[in-house]
Amino acid sequence: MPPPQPASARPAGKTAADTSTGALERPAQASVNAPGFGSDLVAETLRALQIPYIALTPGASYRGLHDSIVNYLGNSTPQMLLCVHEESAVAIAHGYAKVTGKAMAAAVHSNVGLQHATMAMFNAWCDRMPVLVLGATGPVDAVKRRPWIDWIHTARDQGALVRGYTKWDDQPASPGAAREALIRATWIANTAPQGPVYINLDAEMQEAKLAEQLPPLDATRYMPDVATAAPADLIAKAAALLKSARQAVILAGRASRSESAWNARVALAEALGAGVVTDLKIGASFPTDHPLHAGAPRDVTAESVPTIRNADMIVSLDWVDLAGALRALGPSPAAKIIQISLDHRIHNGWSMDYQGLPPVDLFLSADPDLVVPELLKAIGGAKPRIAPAPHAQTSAEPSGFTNEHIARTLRKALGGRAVTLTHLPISWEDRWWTFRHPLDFLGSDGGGGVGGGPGISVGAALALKNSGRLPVAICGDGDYLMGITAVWTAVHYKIPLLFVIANNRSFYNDELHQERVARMRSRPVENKWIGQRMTDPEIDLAAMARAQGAVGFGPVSNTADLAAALEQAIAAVDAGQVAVVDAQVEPGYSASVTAAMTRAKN
Ligand SMILES: Cc1ncc(C[n+]2csc(CCOP(=O)(O)OP(=O)(O)O)c2C)c(N)n1
Ligand SMILES: [Mg+2]
Repeated sequence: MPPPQPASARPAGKTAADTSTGALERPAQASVNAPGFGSDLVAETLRALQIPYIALTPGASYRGLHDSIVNYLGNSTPQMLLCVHEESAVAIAHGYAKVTGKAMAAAVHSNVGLQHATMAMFNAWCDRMPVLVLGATGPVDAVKRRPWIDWIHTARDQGALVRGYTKWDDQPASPGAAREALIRATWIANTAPQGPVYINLDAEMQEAKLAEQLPPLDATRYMPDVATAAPADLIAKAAALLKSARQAVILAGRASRSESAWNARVALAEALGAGVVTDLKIGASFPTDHPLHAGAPRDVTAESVPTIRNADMIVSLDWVDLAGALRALGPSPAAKIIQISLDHRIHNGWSMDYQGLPPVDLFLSADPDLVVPELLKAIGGAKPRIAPAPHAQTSAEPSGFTNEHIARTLRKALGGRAVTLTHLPISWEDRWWTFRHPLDFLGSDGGGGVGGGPGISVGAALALKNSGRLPVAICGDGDYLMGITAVWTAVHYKIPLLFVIANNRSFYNDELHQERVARMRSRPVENKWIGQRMTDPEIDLAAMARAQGAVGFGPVSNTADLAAALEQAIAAVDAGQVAVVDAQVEPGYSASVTAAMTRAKN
């Protein structure tokens, strides 16, 4: 008799299709016996923590844990999501956290797997997103090591690889210590300011028989909620400052995806009549068609600059780079600055992602989502709602075929349906899309690590599955190609997602830099494409999608063809598929984006 096949390997059409991710890769005989090995206890703890998924690329260093998840837990809570590259595994967990605000797990092989994972961990760190990264090592006890391979895959201090951009790491020496480490790690990761954590599991500890059963433990008692509100006297001080302001401006920075927090931000802005500046580095934080919205300042637009320069009060709700914004936007030196942030709590000496030190007149070391409703109460509540402006439409159809054409054509193809933009290319301009809900846009990769877009988008799409929202990832071709195998994971686990690739066949951002250097040195600008363009041959991006089981469209290089491809692609995603549309745009950015990226004058 042939062995039973996992559900995903059954020929299509033989059974009613169950498209839920949880129905896939069911183990033959999921056992429900008592934990027998160290790694069983680790697995059991992941379940106690309600970790839904563990994205992984396998490795012998955690074969014990792998077995425990499959054969002890029956591959659910957590369910494995196989990834072709560790960078995707962590990026998927990062994207999942961007939607849910909670950590899922990623598992990576001893040192080499972690080395692959590092950029994605750095992205999650800079984005302040929680991820529980599990790694492995050893055996730490040298006499237990197999020759060669166990030696090269053991390091004295593996956590040192990622300590500069994780909130905490540990290498527990026993199953009991591992249980505690996992609980502490998850608690720390999910506590604001959030971030990735790393737990390194000794291979020997995982594989050894449990010497004794540990007493049961209620994990929730060890992870108390940490709600960091501001004390009443500081709320009162801030409210008094705000009431005395002639013109306040809110820099709406890092925020949760909570709808009520969003509504409170809107109410506060309306009560103050404050202009609100947003930031494409982070998820949507304010309705961009609201009359008080004053743009996103990367492109130092005519809109946001006067708003800030006229202000006598600036309120930063955990703005990513307050010092940088103040320097670039040049408010009046007399303007008072209120900073509401917890970010200083995780600044360290390795990474300078803490940005410049801003001048601050009143500092509230608190979670802005908790402070805003209190401020609103203290200043006397909200005025009647201000009606949003009609959908922001940019002026006349631009010439050529550019990222702006992608935005326009996609908007038309999607009509009024609920969409989450899971990723945008670096040259995207905020005025091309309207955000009206915290899930309309999830922000950037965080750390500027190109290649994060596809994995983050797959993780976000996983979290959005069955939510009624269509996940749309718009990625640069460089970004897509660096993270391309995340597409396979989405296809394999039936995670519907639309990719549109802004394919300028170049690492174009860096062409701009070569152009800038050439100008500064009076050298030939026309050579800027060398070492940047991915042509001759052009890479067939749609074929690379099809090779992994996705549906691929294009290349298309005009609006009509793009519209036709999008119509089919959206229908495919509605039918549960992953679709990739290759839009061959012209290389080139707008003047304001170019200036912002190259430190050149506009
Ligand atoms: C891992 C990594 N490598 C290199 C860079 C430098 N870099 C910044 S943007 C960029 C180009 C990205 O290309 P693409 O996604 O196609 O976007 P485009 O610049 O063409 O708009 C590169 C190489 C980076 N930020 N991250
Ligand atoms: Mg490109």
